[in-house]
Amino acid sequence: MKNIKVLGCPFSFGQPHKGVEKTPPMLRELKLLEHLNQIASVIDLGDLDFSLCQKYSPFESIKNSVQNSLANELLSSCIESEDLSASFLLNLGGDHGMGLGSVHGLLTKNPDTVVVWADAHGDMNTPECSPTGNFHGMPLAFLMQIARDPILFPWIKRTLLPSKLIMVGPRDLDPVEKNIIEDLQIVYFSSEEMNKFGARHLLKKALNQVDPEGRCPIHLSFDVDLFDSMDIISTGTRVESGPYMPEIFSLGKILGSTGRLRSMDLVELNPGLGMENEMLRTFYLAIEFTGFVIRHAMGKVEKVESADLQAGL
Ligand SMILES: [Mn+2]
Repeated sequence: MKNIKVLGCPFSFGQPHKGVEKTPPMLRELKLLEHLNQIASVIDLGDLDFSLCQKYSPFESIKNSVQNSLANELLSSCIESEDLSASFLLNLGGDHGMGLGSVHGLLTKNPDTVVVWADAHGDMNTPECSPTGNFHGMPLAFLMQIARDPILFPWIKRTLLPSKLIMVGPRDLDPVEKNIIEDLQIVYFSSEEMNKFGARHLLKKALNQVDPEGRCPIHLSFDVDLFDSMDIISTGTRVESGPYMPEIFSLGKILGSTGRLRSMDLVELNPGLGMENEMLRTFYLAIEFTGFVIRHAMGKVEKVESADLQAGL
């Protein structure tokens, strides 16, 4: 990988909080791209324009259903048509509803892609079982085709095999999601286990289970609500009892060090939530973590030693 391609996805249809669509410009203002440019040359693909998706009226079981479908189709086709052979792809959300388009686009390029879904939640509710109707709680259900709606989502062609998915840090699962994880034998480890046994050990074991030969490209779909609610303020659905900070950095380090991490979503930052100092602290943590992961993924390890020390690794 020679460069980092950054794609802004101001996607907010998957949840009710205003502001999440302002994250890509805010990350640019806070110099994320300059930060990444110290690792490798950055190609800014700009922000996708979802304004055309705005004008449709919703169905019942999914809020903003048509918007969620159209915006994800746009994102998926954008990724599909982008040459990523020499690039690390960073998608800047937006809410996690965009994980559908992001992973779908990557699966179209390479159906063997392993997906690491780092999140406090399961994000695999079906529309019928969703307690809220918010689409950001459903992308994995559509990706695994547990939920199907060929009329609303006619463009979904690829399926994420449950055997290619690793769930990291779920601690707020709905009953249906617990059943799905159990029935489909999805590999996962909780934040409690991360704190007890260490992310390094758990992730290596999980990667071994989903890709024993170590050949598949890896995509990290990183929801910032993985962080403990005390560590991160400006996100819509904070959950307590998260993994300790060094365990999250350790996760990023191990993933990057595989040499197979090729892409990442950074989602659910919301500059509209929290006081300004809390918002800045949240965003700078996200920028630091993202840079840390990509440095390892691109093999620029000599530059991370001080960051490693800070993270207690
Ligand atoms: Mn999520």
